[in-house]
Amino acid sequence: ADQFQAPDYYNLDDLLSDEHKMVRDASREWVKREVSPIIEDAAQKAEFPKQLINGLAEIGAFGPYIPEEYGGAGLDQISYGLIMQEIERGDSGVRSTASVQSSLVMYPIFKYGTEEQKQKYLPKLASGEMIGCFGLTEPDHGSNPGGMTTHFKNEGEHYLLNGAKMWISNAPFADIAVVWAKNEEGRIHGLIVERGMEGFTTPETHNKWSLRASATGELVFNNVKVPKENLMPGKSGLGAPLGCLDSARYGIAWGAIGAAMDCYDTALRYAKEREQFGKPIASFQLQQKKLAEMITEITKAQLLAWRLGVLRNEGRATSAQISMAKRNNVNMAINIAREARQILGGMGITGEYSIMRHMMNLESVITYEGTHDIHLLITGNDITGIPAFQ
Ligand code: TGC
Ligand code: FAD
Repeated sequence: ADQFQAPDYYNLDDLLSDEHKMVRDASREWVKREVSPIIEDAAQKAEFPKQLINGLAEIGAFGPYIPEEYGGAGLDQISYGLIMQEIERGDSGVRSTASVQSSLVMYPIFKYGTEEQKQKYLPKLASGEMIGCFGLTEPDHGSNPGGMTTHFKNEGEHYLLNGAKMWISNAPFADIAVVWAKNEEGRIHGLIVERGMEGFTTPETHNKWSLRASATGELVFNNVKVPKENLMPGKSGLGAPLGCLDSARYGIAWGAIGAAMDCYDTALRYAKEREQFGKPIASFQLQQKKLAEMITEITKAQLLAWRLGVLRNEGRATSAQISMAKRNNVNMAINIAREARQILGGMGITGEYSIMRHMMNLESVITYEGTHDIHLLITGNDITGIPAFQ
């Protein structure tokens, strides 16, 4: 991994500013130095490497586009994307922690929170002093979050919260949870629930074969008294959590490129060095086809992500455009991981190389933040005007 070369077949660097390249290179260096050497071990042990939290904060991965007055890095959307790409070159699970913290915790507080909430939480989230998680999915409501049953009622002094969330990244060790729940009228609102509130527990989900270096858990609310000042008043309805997903899905569209680049780069180097039948395996047409298709798909994905970043900087990207990029790029990456693993033969299944870990991780990435199917239906809805979700 330390010899990693980033493919740039279409000279996309020419489209980046000096700041973009500086941010990207700093993230790449950090991943090379701090993530790559320890990540395989963390994944094998199924442990989130908490020692990475300070470094993630330092490279600006916690709130890249949140303004500096709240502790964020104040960067644009392309820089945000490039940071996600570099982190996911290391591991999708580490990128998940950054995605959740930035786009699913800091973003809603920044967009929908009160000034007091922003002051209280954002600087600490940006510095990594506090870690957050995002509770939307429930055991019986994944693709259809609008059906959620977690609810709260007004008890005068506070809200009384009941229900459960499942598959929540960072839940087992998060200090705060941004929780989506229905009020007595059935309207969805976001509440900030803090660890330590009575009746709030976060059991860890074990036995994952994917995203093993990321901690996943449940959020269980048993008559939790949530102070009224913890409700985010800026937006309600399903559009509020879905607006956060737009931002996270955009980051994933870039992140997946990082995982794909690492698989491609590893497979290319291996194919040039490994000899069978007296020749490097890279000399066989079947292997060249795999490698040539990989670089073609990576290049297309890079263009999609870059253009989407420009549209987001201009405030013009639509949710459906984001869905297309998330779906395409994650699918691209998982296909590359599967092909790259074959190029390595038996070595491809070991932890000596990163490919199998990326491949397993991407099985979560293709499912979370809207499944591959759901994003296709979002595109279908956008082009026909006919929702086919139900
Ligand atoms: P629908 O009627 O289409 O929409 C309800 C309201 O929401 C608005 N809306 C959006 N607003 C902002 N951004 C978007 N992307 C939006 N999409 C829809 C919409 O305009 C409407 O507003 P209003 O004012 O008219 O009420 O809702 P639906 O119930 O038919 O659902 C549509 C569907 C299926 C596309 C949506 O539910 C969906 O995206 N489902 C997938 C669920 C999902 O992505 N869950 C992710 C959970 S978080 C996660 O996975 C984190 S992993 C993190 C990590 O580790 O990186
Ligand atoms: P389901 O919705 O039950 O879907 C099962 C299958 O049915 C899928 O193939 C799906 O595409 C298909 N399907 C569903 N509806 C339709 C339809 N209308 N038409 C056609 N096919 C359909 N959630 C959070 O809120 N916060 C988190 O931090 C978080 N982190 C996660 C981390 C991991 C490791 C994982 C695996 C998940 C995480 N999730 C999180 C949950 C994730 O968003 C959901 O798993 C995802 O939205 C899918 O929901 P589900 O698993 O219930 O699958």
